Amino acid sequence: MPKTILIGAPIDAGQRRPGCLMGPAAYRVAGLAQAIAGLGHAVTDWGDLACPEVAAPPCPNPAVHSLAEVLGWTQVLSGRVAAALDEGAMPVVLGGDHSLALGSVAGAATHAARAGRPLFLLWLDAHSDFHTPLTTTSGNLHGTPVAYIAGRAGFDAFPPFPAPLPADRICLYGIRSVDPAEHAALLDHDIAINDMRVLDEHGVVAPLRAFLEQVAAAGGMLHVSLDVDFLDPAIAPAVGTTVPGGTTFREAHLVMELLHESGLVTSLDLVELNPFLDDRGMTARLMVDLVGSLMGRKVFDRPTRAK
Ligand code: B3U
Ligand code: MN
Ligand code: MN
Repeated sequence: MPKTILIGAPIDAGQRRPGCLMGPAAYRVAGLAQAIAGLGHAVTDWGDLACPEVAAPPCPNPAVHSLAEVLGWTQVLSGRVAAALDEGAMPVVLGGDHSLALGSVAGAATHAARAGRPLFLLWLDAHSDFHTPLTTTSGNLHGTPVAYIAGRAGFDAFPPFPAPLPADRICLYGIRSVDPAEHAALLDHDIAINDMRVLDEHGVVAPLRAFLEQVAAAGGMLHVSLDVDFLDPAIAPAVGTTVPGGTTFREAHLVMELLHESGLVTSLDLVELNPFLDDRGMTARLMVDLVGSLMGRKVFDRPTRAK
């Protein structure tokens, strides 16, 4: 029986709009554990983690805020995600804003290095999150995890990322908002950038399949980081940074179904849900339904492709 471990990360220090720290509670109210258990998984809920008090060195960029808190979360999450993977389970991190991925992906990378397997990253997001603490103008550290994971300089306050991911193991998917400094840095890295222009032209399937084939060929582990703003704000309003033109209900479910079929996903983040901005729980419910598709829920339990 596949094992799933839920890890609550009530963090909202990575941005400025209060509310994300209610995310883990909203997922529990929306029935996340029951939905996953109903698909034949053994689900354990480790509850909400607490942020340890740590000191952070001063940051040369005065815009950066809440560095010590984000650093504390990075340390605790890295350890817990690695521990869940060591138990042979799939950790599902319930955010919390996207700065939690500084820790969750570090934990996945720690485990992957121990297991001797390459780690790949699928970043489902409106944003590229490729700032460093030195380039961010908002000072919001939720805009930085991909740069940390890729091993960019500027993260001196953080533990060195364990085995940074080469650019060709990172896939950005769904993006439609990139700041100038991120844009310039991305041009220097060979990261697969599936922005909405690419998805509009090729559809959601072909670019994702191409990446998944690469993961499979390498015998890799796959961390999926799902930002609520990957979805169109019309179907997922509960997020601080809405960007129009996101994926539709059907596209998002199809992405999740393809991920399930691949059998490659080993860890998952659910980030940026701000329940205070939700409309009668619709975003929390949609996220739970999407996790259901990723964990194997389907209409027919047999191949249904047109003949
Ligand atoms: N790139 C902008 C906006 C942003 C990034 N991630 C989110 N928003 N959610 C920034 O502040 O770094
Ligand atoms: Mn994000
Ligand atoms: Mn985003």
